[in-house]
Amino acid sequence: MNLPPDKQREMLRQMLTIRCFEERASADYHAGKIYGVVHCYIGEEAVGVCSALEQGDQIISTHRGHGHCIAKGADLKRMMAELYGRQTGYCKGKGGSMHIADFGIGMLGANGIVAGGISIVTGAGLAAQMDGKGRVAVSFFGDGASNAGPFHECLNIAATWKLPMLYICENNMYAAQTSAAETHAMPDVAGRAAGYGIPGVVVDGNDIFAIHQAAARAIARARAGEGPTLIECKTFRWRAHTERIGQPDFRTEEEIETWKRRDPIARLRGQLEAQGALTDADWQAMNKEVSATIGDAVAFAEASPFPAPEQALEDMYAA
Ligand SMILES: Cc1ncc(C[n+]2csc(CCOP(=O)(O)OP(=O)(O)O)c2C)c(N)n1
Ligand SMILES: [Mg+2]
Repeated sequence: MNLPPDKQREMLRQMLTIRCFEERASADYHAGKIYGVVHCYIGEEAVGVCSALEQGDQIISTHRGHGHCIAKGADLKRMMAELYGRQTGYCKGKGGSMHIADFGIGMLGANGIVAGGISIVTGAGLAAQMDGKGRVAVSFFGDGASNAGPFHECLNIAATWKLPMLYICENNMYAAQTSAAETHAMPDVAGRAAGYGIPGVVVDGNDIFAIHQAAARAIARARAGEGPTLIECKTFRWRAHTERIGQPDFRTEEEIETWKRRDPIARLRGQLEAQGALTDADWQAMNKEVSATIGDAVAFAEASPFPAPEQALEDMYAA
C-alpha cells in the first residue's frame, strides 16, 4: 500500500488507542466504575475507512462504537467521561457508551438500536448530495443489522438515488449469541449488493490497508456521483458481546484463539517493521504515549462531577 510512513504509523497509533481505551473501559467496568453497557471492539480495530475520509465527511456507528469515534477523531477525555457518566462527557454523562456523538467532527452518533443508524446516515447521504459539496456519508453496521429491514430499504433508495455513501458491514460472524452461519441465507453480505445494482466487496476486516484501499475506491465513486458501495469486512470480536457478567457465549475457545492469531494490530506492526517504518523503540514509545493519553482521559473523567439530579430531564426530546 502506497501510504506515507507517517500516515501508516498514525493508523497503528489509532488502532492501539482503540485497544487501550477499551482495555481500560473493560477493566473499569468490572471494577464498578462504569455503568450501563459496554460493547468492546477489541479484535476489530482495523477501521481503515476513516483514514480515507475527509474532515467534512460523516459517519454513523452502532452500539459497538468506540473504535469509530476514535478513528473519526473524537476527544478521548469526553468519551471516557461519558462512559463514567460524568457531566463533562459527550452527552453530559446521561448517554453512556452507546450514545457518543460529535457533529463537529462528522460523527453522527453511536446507536443502541440495531440497524437504526443505517436510516439516519442515509438521510445524511441525501443531505450531502443536496448540498453538492462532494461530501460522503458512511454507515457502519454489523452482520446482525444486515438482516434488519433498514439495511434493505436504505440500500435500495441510496442505489436508486445514487447517494454518495459507503455501507460498511463489519461482519464479526455473530449477532450477540446468534451465529451468522445460522441466520444468513448466503455467507457474504456483500453479495446482496447485486440486488441493488451497486458494487459489493468483501475485504479482510483485520487488514487496515485492504479496508483503506476498498474505502478509497468507494469514496472516489461516491464523490463522482456514481452512488453507494457495500463493503463487507470479515472480522471477529475477541471479547463477549458485552462486558456484562454471566451472559452466554457460544463461540468456541478454538475459534477465538484462531482469530487472536490474526490480530490486526500485530499485523500492521509487523508490516511496518518489515518496511523499516517502525523500530522496536518507536513501538515502545507509541505504547507509552497512548497509555499516558488513556490515563489522562480516566483522570479527567474521575475528576468530573456526576450530573445533578435536576439535570435528568434536561436535553430530553419527544416527538
Ligand atoms: C432493534 C434491536 N433489536 C435487538 C437489539 C438487541 N441487540 C443489541 S446488539 C445485538 C446484536 C447485533 O449484532 P451485529 O449487528 O452483528 O453487531 P455486533 O454486536 O456483532 O457488533 C442485538 C440483537 C437491539 N439493540 N436493537
Ligand atoms: Mg456481528
